Amino acid sequence: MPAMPLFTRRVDPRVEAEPGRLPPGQVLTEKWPVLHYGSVPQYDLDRWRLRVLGEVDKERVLTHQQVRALPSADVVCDIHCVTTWSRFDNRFTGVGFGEFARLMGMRDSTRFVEFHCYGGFTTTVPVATALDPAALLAWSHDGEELSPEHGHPLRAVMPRRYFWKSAKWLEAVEFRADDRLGFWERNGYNNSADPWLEERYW
Ligand SMILES: Nc1nc2c(c(=O)[nH]1)N[C@H]1C(S)=C(S)[C@@H](COP(=O)(O)O)O[C@H]1N2
Ligand SMILES: [Mo]
Repeated sequence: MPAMPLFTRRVDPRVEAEPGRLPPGQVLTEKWPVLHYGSVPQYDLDRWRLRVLGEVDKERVLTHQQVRALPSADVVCDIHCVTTWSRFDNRFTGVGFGEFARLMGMRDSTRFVEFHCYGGFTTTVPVATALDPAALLAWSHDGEELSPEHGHPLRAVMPRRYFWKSAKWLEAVEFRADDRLGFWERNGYNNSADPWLEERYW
């Protein structure tokens, strides 16, 4: 009898089909893990607000209804978490960030966008990252309203970066002229966070 191989290596056909799609050091997962610091908020949607601050023509406070009345768009993208899991083909629905910035009267002086979340969590991206055609403020995933764990009622989705830049439970969007390190960035994560360059930690 021929010797049986002790281990069989299974390579996901989607990874083999598109070399370069899965960033270095990442492993594909089917489930969508939940990851964050602190507790999950329980919002009363009638009281939840999104504040729009900084380098805009006029600062605003949007209700949940006003957010949901914004023009909606679908984006299919891959998620890459710094803890090495990736999930392909996530369909997020929300308002495209470029559209949002235009409607909010973003000023040319904007160089960075800072996301402020429940419990004081923040993260910041260069404006070019936020204006990527695939970046959005999302309220649903794969056709279903975001669950509380995944950021309901509104989260950022910044697909070209590690997923910690995709802030859950948004409470304010601040257009800024200067950068500001966020929660994970102050705790050792890389501020640029490009998965293809493996910019994981400082
Ligand atoms: N408000 C908030 N958003 C957050 C975080 C957090 O701690 N607080 N963690 C980030 C990290 S590290 C990851 S990997 C993703 C995880 O999102 P998920 O739980 O929907 O998979 O959320 C990001 N957004
Ligand atoms: Mo993460």
